[in-house]
Amino acid sequence: MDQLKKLIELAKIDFEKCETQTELDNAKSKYIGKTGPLTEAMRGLSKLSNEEKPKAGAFINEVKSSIEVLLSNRKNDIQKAAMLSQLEDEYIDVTLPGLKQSEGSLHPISLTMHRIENIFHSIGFDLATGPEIEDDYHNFTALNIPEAHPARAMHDTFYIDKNHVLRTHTSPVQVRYMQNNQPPLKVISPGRVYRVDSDATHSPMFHQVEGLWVDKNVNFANLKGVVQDFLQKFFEDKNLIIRFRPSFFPFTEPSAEIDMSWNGGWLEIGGCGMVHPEVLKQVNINTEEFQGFAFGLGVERLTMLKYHIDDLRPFFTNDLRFLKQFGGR
Ligand code: 2U9
Repeated sequence: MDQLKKLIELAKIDFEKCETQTELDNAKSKYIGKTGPLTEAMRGLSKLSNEEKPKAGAFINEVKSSIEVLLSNRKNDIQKAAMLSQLEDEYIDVTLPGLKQSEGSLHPISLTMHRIENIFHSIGFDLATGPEIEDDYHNFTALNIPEAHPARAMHDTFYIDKNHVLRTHTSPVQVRYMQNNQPPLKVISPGRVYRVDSDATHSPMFHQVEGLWVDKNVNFANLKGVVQDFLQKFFEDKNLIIRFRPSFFPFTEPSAEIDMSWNGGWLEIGGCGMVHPEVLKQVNINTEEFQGFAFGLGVERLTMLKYHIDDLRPFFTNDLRFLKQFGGR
């Protein structure tokens, strides 16, 4: 009986050493397996007298159930430890900062284009776009630029073939617009244009926005009002004033250069005029009934003034340190 009692102590020590369920199963068979000491003791009961048998049998059963309790306690401990270790392995710190994603931003020229489009939209202008490769007719002839005009010469124009060019202005967009829509018309055409010219102040590709208003009674005063309103809104300066200097363009008559007040002086910002009757005739608009005005503004120029940039080149060299400063989206 003493020996059996000791088994409980031994089992306890053995079970404590077990770290896994397999180890515990192996340890279990040492005590309550078919060949274990308790089974042996049960068999030995036959050697005892009839009075001793029930007492000894009950005692063996008590020892057995004590060991079973130890076993089940240890089993719980092992399962709990396994669970804790799994939780630890799979731990995710949800408070860690996320992986940084670098965000793009709009090019300053795009920002200016969007500003220009929004302002003209707010004063009732439609928006038109068109091809950057144009035919001779839409880029020149329809705009009253005759065959021998210097603007047609190779030194100004990128020729694709004898009859096609990279558009030198966005005016052909408005020619197409007038071909496809009936007056009254009120439209701007922003976009890329190309000229054979490259130095610190000229890029072979640059951006323009042109405006056109054709109606029964539009006049030069309306032109001045629209341009001044636009520039005051664009530069967020209600005191900005503009000045017209007589000039010449084949497609407008009379024509003027637009200057605006800047740092106590005047700065040239674009050109404009009343649409030449010849241009209206080219698109079958009755010049007895309708007249129009048009203007053109350089987008790079507007952007440089707006953001106080004194060099044209960083717009085209893809230096992110420059481009990121404008942060627009
Ligand atoms: C049509 C008829 C006439 C648009 C005009 C200018 C004068 C002009 C320059 C501004 C700066 C080009 O980008 S720039 O270098 N533009 O001076 N543009 S009148 O006249 C038109 C347009 C369309 C059908």
